[in-house]
Amino acid sequence: MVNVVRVAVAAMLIAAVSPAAEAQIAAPPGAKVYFIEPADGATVKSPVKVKFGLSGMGIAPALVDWPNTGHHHLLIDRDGIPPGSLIPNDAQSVHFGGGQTEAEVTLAPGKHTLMLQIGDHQHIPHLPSIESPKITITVVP
Ligand SMILES: [Cu+2]
Repeated sequence: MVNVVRVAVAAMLIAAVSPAAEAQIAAPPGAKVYFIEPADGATVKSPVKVKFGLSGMGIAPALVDWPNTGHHHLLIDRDGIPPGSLIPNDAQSVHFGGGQTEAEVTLAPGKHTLMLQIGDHQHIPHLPSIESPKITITVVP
């Protein structure tokens, strides 16, 4: 019995760290992610208040595998991550794995693009990818 539990725990740990083993999750039909703010073309000051909108699906924290859910990723000055690839965790790809729906983002003065992409419980885009149009903002000092 102890060995069975150990194997089950080991399998869960492996599943948590090897996203390639997980099949891509189908996007809920009609799911949409979009910016509530800032508006495309807005001129703003840093830190920039960003509010995420989502319809047609729910939000769940990272690692929580509930049907028809995912969590937000803010992509800064980069394109969306191709379906099937792990969304990187870096300064240009910010995860909101707690299920957050807004953020304050520090950006250098100048033009920047912002995009939202939903990732599943393992940070992998759905198929097809649920992503917002890319918006451009100008940050002033
Ligand atoms: Cu993520």
